Amino acid sequence: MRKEGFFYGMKFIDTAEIFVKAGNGGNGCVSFRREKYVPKGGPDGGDGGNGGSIIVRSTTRLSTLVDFRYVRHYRAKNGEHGKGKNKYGSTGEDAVIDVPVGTQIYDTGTGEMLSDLSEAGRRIVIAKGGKGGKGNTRFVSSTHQVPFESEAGGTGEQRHIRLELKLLADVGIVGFPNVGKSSLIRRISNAHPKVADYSFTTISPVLGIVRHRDDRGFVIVDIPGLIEGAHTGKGLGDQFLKHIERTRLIVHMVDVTRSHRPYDDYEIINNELRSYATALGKKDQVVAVNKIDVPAVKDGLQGFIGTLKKKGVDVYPISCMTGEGINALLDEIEKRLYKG
Ligand SMILES: Nc1nc2c(ncn2[C@@H]2O[C@H](COP(=O)(O)OP(=O)(O)OP(=O)(O)O)[C@@H](O)[C@H]2O)c(=O)[nH]1
Ligand SMILES: [Mg+2]
Repeated sequence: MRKEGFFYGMKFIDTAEIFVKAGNGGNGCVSFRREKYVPKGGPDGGDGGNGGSIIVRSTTRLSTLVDFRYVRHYRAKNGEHGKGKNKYGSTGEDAVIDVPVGTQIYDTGTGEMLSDLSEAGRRIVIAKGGKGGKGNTRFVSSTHQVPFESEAGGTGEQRHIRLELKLLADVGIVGFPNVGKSSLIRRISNAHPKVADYSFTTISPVLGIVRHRDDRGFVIVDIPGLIEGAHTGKGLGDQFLKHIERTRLIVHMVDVTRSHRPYDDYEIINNELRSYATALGKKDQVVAVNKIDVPAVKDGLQGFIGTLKKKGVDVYPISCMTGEGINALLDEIEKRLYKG
């Protein structure tokens, strides 16, 4: 196991609201040629340059939206005004905003999804720069030789947008509060979420990178505990399950010290997964039965494991305290991720 990528251990921020304003177009110019011996030259006012646009680009270099906490306003450059001697104003520079792959962009006002940047290297224009105005040269016609009119540059688009990032974890840990989810991610990854002997210690998702046997490693996410009725808003609700939707595997953690009916606990959590989304209920799952170091649970433990095995469920008895069973669990996770 190697530890790296420290910011994965930080509290994860997955939404951000920002304001973007594209550059205005430059104004067209009104100008006339001044030449020696030519009392009145023709019109030579150039066009204004287009304003810069706001472009959002997806990159694998970023994993969070944390940067958007500090910078919330993005502006592109205005186009230059046109000049005499038919000189065009130069185009305003675009502003490129990098976001992690997987970011979705919504218009805050309408709630409409503007883009889903699910692949690296995609670019979308989120606010278009204003068009440069025409200079007076463009208004010449056979009947209109001395135009004094020009066009003003267009206004750059502006909007409030919301960025949303579903965590791109390969594996998600779900279970009741206090079963030891954070203890597991602490033990196997570089992340260090708080562990404590009460419910809802974890209140926002935490990502960790795991290096076990396979060089590729995998990303695991620890989310706040679920309770019965989470899909109706009980406890912290089921909002955090959105972070599990794109994972490939669920580690369903059950604590045999929690109740005398661990199988009911197991069913309740599965029911919450199904209530959130049918696909989540069907997602590949490994059951980790935690706290097997507690001597008082030995009997109940065997019964529970027996019941699950009879139903064809893969069970891994573990202890996040002593480390027992953890390697077997990790082997199984890598097998499912990379050999399945
Ligand atoms: N005996 C024993 N205690 C454990 C084990 N794993 C975790 N605990 C304890 O169980 C308690 C809860 O652990 P957490 O890791 O915070 O549980 P959680 O599932 O993340 O809890 P929430 O964040 O509240 O949902 C802590 O007091 C841990 O020390 C284990 O394998 N054996
Ligand atoms: Mg926790």
